[in-house]
Amino acid sequence: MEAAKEVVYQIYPKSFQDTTGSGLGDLQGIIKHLDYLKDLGVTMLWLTPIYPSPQNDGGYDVADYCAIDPAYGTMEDFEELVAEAKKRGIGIMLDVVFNHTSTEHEWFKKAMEGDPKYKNYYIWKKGHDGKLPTNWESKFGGPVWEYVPKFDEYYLHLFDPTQADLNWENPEVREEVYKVLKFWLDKGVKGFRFDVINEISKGAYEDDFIGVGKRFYTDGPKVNEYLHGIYENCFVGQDILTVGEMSTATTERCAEYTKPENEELDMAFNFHHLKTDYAGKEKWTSMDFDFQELKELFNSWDVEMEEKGGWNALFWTCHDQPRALSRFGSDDKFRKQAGKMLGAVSFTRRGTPYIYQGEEIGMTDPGFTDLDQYRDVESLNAHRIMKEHGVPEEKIMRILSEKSRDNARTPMQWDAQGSFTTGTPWIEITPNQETINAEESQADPDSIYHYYQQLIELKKNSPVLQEGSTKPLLEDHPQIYAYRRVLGAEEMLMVHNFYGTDTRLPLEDIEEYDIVMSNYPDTQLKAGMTLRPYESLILKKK
Ligand code: TEU
Repeated sequence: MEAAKEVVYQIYPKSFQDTTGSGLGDLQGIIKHLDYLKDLGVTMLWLTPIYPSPQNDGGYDVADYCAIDPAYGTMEDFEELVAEAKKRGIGIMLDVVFNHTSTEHEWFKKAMEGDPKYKNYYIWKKGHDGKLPTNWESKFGGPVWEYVPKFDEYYLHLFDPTQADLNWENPEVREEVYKVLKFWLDKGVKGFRFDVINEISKGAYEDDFIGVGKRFYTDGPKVNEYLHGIYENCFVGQDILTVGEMSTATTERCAEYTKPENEELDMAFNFHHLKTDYAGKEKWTSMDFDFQELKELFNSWDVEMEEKGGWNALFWTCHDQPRALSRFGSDDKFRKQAGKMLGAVSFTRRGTPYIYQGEEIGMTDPGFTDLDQYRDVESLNAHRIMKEHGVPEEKIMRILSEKSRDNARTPMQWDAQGSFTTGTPWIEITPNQETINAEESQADPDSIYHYYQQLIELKKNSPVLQEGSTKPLLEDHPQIYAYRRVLGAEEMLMVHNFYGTDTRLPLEDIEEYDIVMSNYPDTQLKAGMTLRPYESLILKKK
């Protein structure tokens, strides 16, 4: 599949559409909205995990890789989804979580019974001198080691204790992974999103005295070999799309993972831009985003990934991140302008754009104020840890409301009546559904939804936006992000005001361009012109 021509829409099935009244979304709910997604223009749907799971981590704790969790429906529902999506020119991309399994997985249960075959599917170490095998910290807080008295050994879990890391050194594990991928390919799946895939190859098991252990397992020694193994065994001759989640990887590493000649993945997500509001690089802090840093990251990633032959997955938010509008835009007065501006950024940079459900209608963070409103294991742990460190409750609640993963996990706002479910939603609906919803967005010709439709159409039909080189502009400007995309004689110019105040656009040659899209109805291109709040221009050289 040609990554440059695809537009991916991410669905968090639990919060998309419930058809049974259970309060949880399901596969029939996705089928119900396929026409909506086709009208929007997307080509691929990435579903976060729908496999049987105890749901300790929203389904990223998989108990069976080749089945559907009954809460979401049946395998027949899944097959129907694949077929119905295909009729509409849309592929299904599954989320595959191969760094770890749930401790409810049959393999782990057999390991716990002492079966040596399955014990070797996981990573076990002895403690030493009464201490844990290493001092690494889990991503959700606490140590990465869980003690099992009957073996007098610890198993590794980079995430929750119920998510045990798989031992990729064991060729049988790799064979199991190939089997799973082939199983889904046979069902007609058209893409895979590989969860935390650059963490599967662990290096040395040593204490970390300068960090929390990440450097010993991130981009480890054999990741490229393992990814190439997957490609060779499963993907040769397949017309599919693959993306790896590479949270902290560099441009060098991401290019290695995604260069076509390396035969690993089609593209990679990186999360550097989503740490520009982390004070001291710590997530559980409260800070406005650093615009200069954000811009530098976008510019360097776009330029360097091209130079190094790699391909980027472009996104503002996902099920692990707060809503971009609340974080980088404006979720009140200039919501429409900011929503369109952020969309324009995703669709005009070099890479494949991803839309997270609800982004296309300008959904915002829910503004939870009470701990009872949160569901996510990471948020609940973070609350406990901040409390232990003496952070005042009020501050903790502010930080959670800005950083919690639950911000993106509230139900899709289909209409003013909350038709996500007829039952009680598993997590509260954001209280602005009366004004922010898909029905309203579809009815309003000037909505963010319609702007996204146009952006998708533009991207699909514009070789320069797909393949063109990026030339950063106005790099030090305190509120404008601007760049050209160039392909042969074709040139486009993008200009985005990231703030809610006017600013002069210092581009004297602006009259040499025509407007392709703009988020204000009456823009006049003039040297010395003013950009209005969140004004965003997509221009083409005459
Ligand atoms: O996330 C990987 C990951 O490390 C983060 O994005 C994580 O959410 C972050 O560290 C929290 O601060 C992936 C999935 O997207 C996430 O939902 C899972 O919880 C995680 O892997 C484990 O499978």
